Amino acid sequence: MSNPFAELDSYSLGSDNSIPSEAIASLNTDGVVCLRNVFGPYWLATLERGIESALNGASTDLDIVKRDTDKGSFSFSSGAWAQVEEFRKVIFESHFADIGWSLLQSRRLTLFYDFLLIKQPFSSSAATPWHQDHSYYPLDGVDVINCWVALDDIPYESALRFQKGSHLEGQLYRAVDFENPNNAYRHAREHLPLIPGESEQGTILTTELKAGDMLAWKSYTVHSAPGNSLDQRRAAFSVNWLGDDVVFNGAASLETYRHESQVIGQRIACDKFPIVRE
Ligand SMILES: O=C(O)CCC(=O)C(=O)O
Repeated sequence: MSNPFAELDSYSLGSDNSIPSEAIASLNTDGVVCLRNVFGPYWLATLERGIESALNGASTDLDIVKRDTDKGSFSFSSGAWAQVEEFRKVIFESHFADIGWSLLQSRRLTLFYDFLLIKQPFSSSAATPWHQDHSYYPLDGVDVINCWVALDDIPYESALRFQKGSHLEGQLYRAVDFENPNNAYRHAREHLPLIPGESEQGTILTTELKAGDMLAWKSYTVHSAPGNSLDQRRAAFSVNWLGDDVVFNGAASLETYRHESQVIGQRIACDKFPIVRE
């Protein structure tokens, strides 16, 4: 399949894993950027061992969804780093945090949460609806990025799609229910506008990926992904990082995104959300 949308900007890291300044410029302008070949066989194998452990009970926040219309299931786990040693190793010992830190250009980098997502072969209904990550978070500030690593080769058919520049106006949209976008999300902020329909979205960016490539996007960037109708697994491991301007705002949210110690208007760093670079 050729790209049905516009091609997203892609860059390679320097030999010292540095990020080209053009990649940071693309992220700031488009709201998303692709970094090629960020993780090689060693870190990908570590993540695979982590997946095995997460799926075999280590992750306490794991959902496995199998719809009657699909042959394959859809699994996702949030915030498992404290329980899964291999995820911890990747987050704290690889160059992952350095990439997040460079992209955010922040003085301080805080780990928000990790997210594992596996769309097994023939899980066509496991589509990710158009949404904005930030509308699920009890956070003010714009220094939030999602660094999402492909664990399999991902062709255009099942690749993520982004609304180019949708982060720029700083408009927060109403959170969407992932299980059924026609239902109201339980923590939705009803005063916020609905995500624009596809016909109003302007340029859509996408790219195909090899295992080890990374997509990084801003938490205000509107994006979606199709289900997996192919005969190959489509898995990803992502980490959401916070930079300098992020503070807790007290909005209702899932437990994953909050901690009892948080105070409105203050930074959220604590044992659950540790500072990893400063
Ligand atoms: O990979 C996907 O299908 C969706 C990922 C996503 O939208 C997210 O992590 O916010």
